[in-house]
Formats: sequence, C-alpha cells, structure tokens
Amino acid sequence: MNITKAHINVLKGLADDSRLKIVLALRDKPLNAGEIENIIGKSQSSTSQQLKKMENAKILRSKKKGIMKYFEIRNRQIFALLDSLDGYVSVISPDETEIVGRDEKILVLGLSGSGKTSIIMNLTHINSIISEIKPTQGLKNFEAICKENGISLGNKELSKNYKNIYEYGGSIEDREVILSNPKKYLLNYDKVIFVIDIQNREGPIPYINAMNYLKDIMYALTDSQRLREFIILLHKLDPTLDIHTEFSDKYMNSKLINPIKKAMPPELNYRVYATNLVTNFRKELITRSFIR
Ligand SMILES: Nc1nc2c(ncn2[C@@H]2O[C@H](COP(=O)(O)OP(=O)(O)O)[C@@H](O)[C@H]2O)c(=O)[nH]1
Ligand SMILES: [Mg+2]
Repeated sequence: MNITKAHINVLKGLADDSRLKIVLALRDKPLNAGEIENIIGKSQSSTSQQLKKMENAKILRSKKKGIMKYFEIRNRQIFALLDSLDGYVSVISPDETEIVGRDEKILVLGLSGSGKTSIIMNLTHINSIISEIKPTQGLKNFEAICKENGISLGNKELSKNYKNIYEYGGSIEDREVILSNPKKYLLNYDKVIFVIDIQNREGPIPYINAMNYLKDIMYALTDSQRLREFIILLHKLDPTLDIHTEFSDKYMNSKLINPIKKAMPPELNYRVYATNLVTNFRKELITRSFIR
C-alpha cells in the first residue's frame, strides 16, 4: 500500500461518531441536511460543518433536487471498509460495548426469558440480582425498568445512555402488538437487537418459536428497508455447555444459523453473535450479511 493523502483523508473523514452515523444513515438512500440533522441530533451549523468535512474527504457528495440539496455516499466501498473495521474491533475489543454518542436508540427484542433485560443490565454495567426481575411487558425504557426494580442507575455520565435503550416484552400479546405495526414499533430505532436463548429448544423442532418470531418480523418488514442495523444474539452459550452434542458448531449451524440466514432478506445488513453473560457479556461474531 502506498500511503497517500487520500488514505489519510478518508480515515480522518470517518474518525468521529457523528460522521460515522451519517455514513450509516446514508446507506439506504440520499438524505437532505435537515434529515441528517435529526438523525445525528446536532445543530444545523454543526451538521453542515460535518457534511462539508465529509465532502472534502470524498466520502459524500451532494446533489441538487429542485431547491433541496441531497447528500449521498460517493462510493459504496466505504461500507466494506466499515464492515472490516467492525470485524476487527469485535476481535480486538470483544468486551467493548459502551456506545459512543448519546442519541442512538436501541431496541432489544426476543421471546420472554431469552435474556433481554439481563443483557441490557450488563451492557449498561449494572450487576444486580437478575433472577428477581419480573418479565418485561410491553415497551419499557431501560430507565423505567431500573426504577421499577429499584436498581441504581450508576453514575450520571452513563445514565444518559440508558434513556436510549428500550426493551419490548416477548409474550404472545407483546409479539402480536409489534407484528401488527412493525413500522411503528421497529423503524424508530438505530439498532434492533434480537435475542435467541439457545438453551431453550422448545419442542420437536428446535428454536421453532424464536425462528417464527424472527421470520414474522422480517416478513412484516419486507416492503421497507429502513431497519438500519439488525443484530441477532445467540444467547446463553455458556462455557459450561457440552459443545460435542446439541451445542456443537455443526448442530448449531444446521438448526439455527442456516435457518437464520435463510430467513433474512438479502438486502438487510445484519450480524449474528454468540453471547453469554456467564463470562461477562462475551460476544463472538458468527456471521454477517454481505455488503451491498
Ligand atoms: N445460563 C444463562 N442464563 C442467562 C444468561 N443471560 C440471562 N440468563 C437468565 O435468563 C433468565 C431470563 O432473563 P431475562 O433477562 O429476564 O429475560 P427477558 O425476559 O428476555 O428479559 C434469567 O433467569 C437470567 O438469569 C446467560 O448468558 N446464561
Ligand atoms: Mg425482560
């Protein structure tokens, strides 16, 4: 590799949480400055400054449509670069889960008992007696979950992030609500995390309820591509499990990972991780979708 100014400019152009957020927001379609402003939650002047920098770094370009100016990604190779970065980060810092920037809204979904609340607690650095928490019903903001269960919100710096983490309960009633209007319940978030309890195999066909829920969500969403980031956690992959039997790679591939790949629409950007809380939220990347 010959190191040129262009190499440095691209890296500098990306090295900021707002600018990274802008790149991800432009993945699906061009946006105008006002729309970008809303997404990154910054002022008009700060947004236009960032956009200028990114145009100069040749990451974005703008186009006039009538009186509106739209911004778009200059070359989609940038997503291959970001995906490599993401893979690299998940290898070198698998435990780094603290989210930079305060505006990203995250929704955690999955069947009841899959481990959603426990994962959120762990991501937000709250260790508590998790088994005492009653099943989450309906939509809960994490701050509300904490209040209800008398859990300390920790230091103020982190507590700002808690406000942006939401959990939707996994009961049949709750699932019906979500599926009745997925646009309303799912597209409002920057990141949707779907949790599958790999220890709960539910009857003759393994993982049938979790897979049906996942498929229903994907089916309900096919006419829209605005799910920005979708992450599936194959959760409770505890280190004590017998990896030679139902938890072997081969079994997990045929019963879970391949069915997931089949269920996902080809245009959706998603990643699948194996996780457990026994080793303090260890996550290991299993598969990711192709870059468009
Ligand atoms: N073995 C194991 N149990 C877990 C793990 N994570 C959560 N649990 C347990 O799973 C149960 C359900 O967790 P909860 O967070 O309430 O699930 P939710 O209904 O999806 O919010 C609790 O008893 C947790 O202690 C894990 O990684 N391994
Ligand atoms: Mg819960």
